Amino acid sequence: MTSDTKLKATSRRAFLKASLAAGGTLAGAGMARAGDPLITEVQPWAQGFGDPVDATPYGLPIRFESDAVRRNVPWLTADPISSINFTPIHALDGTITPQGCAFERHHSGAIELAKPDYRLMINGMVDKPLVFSYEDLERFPRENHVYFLECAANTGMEWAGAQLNGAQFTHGMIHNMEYTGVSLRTLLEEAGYDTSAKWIYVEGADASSNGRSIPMEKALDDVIVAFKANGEALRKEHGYPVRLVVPGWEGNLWIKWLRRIEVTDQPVESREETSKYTDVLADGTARKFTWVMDAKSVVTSPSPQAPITHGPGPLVITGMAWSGHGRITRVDVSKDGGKTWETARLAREGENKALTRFYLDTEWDGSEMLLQSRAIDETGYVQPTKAQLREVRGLNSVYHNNCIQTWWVKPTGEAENVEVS
Ligand SMILES: Nc1nc2c(c(=O)[nH]1)N[C@H]1C(S)=C(S)[C@@H](COP(=O)(O)O)O[C@H]1N2
Ligand SMILES: [Mo]
Repeated sequence: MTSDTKLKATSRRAFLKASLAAGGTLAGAGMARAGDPLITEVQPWAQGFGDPVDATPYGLPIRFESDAVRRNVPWLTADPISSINFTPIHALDGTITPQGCAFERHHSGAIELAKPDYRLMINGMVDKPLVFSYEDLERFPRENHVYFLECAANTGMEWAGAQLNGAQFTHGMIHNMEYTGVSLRTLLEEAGYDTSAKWIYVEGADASSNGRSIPMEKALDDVIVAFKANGEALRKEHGYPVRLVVPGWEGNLWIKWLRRIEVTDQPVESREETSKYTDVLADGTARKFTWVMDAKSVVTSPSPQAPITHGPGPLVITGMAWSGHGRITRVDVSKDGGKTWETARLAREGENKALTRFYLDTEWDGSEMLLQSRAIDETGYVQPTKAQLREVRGLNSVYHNNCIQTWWVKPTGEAENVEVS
């Protein structure tokens, strides 16, 4: 492009913008305000130079975006070592979660384990017990897949009624990343697993070890021994240098700082799969091994931390949906607490066991709304209401709460967590 045609293109864009404003289709937006100094005056950032390259060899978000950070709820846990924080889903769009703000859940803190010190053992019912170094793992054929990780406790505080005021806190124990690694099946075959073995037991190198049993069928299906997330090394807090990726299944199984895989013929029934991460039913008995995360969704904006600030007129309602059983095929949005539903637009076709972004491009008349979203997955499963879930599970449960969430959006544009069951 010559500078002449560039100029023409720019002024045509400016003209289009001006005529759009004159047409008034986007109330207020795109309207040129006479004498706006941001247009008429040379601004400070145009009067000198910006930063040179290399000012930040590894960049951080610009300081104006400080809302998009992990947050915890201090009263939820006794101390921050065995604790959890939440992804700022109210401030994100698209589907990929940047590692820097992806929630963390540690049982004994995030450890620092260097690659030269890394060892992964496969033992138990195998022909040859093996120990892999990090470099050994890099020599096996690799895979790339995007998957969500949801902690089974996500939304667990909302069973009895609306409690935490923000999508970050009610639904932020989730992230969605592109993983690179080696298929677990490849490593189990390398060790020559006994075909009569029914389970593996996996543990991490941290003090808690977070040991869990996984059925062999899943271990041989789509589990990945991952060393990269979103193209770069895993962050320390997500299991550097190697973590297990267990697509569609509860986050507790995704062992960080993965250190040992034992091939066995029965589940170990460890702490993390007995006294924790089981679902206590209405009669007080516990349902064991609820591995799959059922279909779920939430409106991320507007929401309590992302109020409507622009007044009536065009409004983008957005959120995310996911299912541990496969692809999301449809998301519906209700503005009246579930009386009527509109089908939202999926930004892309649903992907297997990964987050799907949805949008409802709508007109807001300025009246109050009871905003809800409802996900449907490829198996035909429909995300339940709170009442439907309680019918099956009672009120003793903590984990696996995938019910429909409601935000009460007021005429001021502010939103609040409320219960519509
Ligand atoms: N070794 C180890 N692995 C672990 C944990 C842990 O404390 N130690 N926490 C588990 C739980 S309960 C969850 S929800 C996920 C959280 O992964 P993240 O911290 O990358 O979000 O890791 C799982 N894997
Ligand atoms: Mo978890």
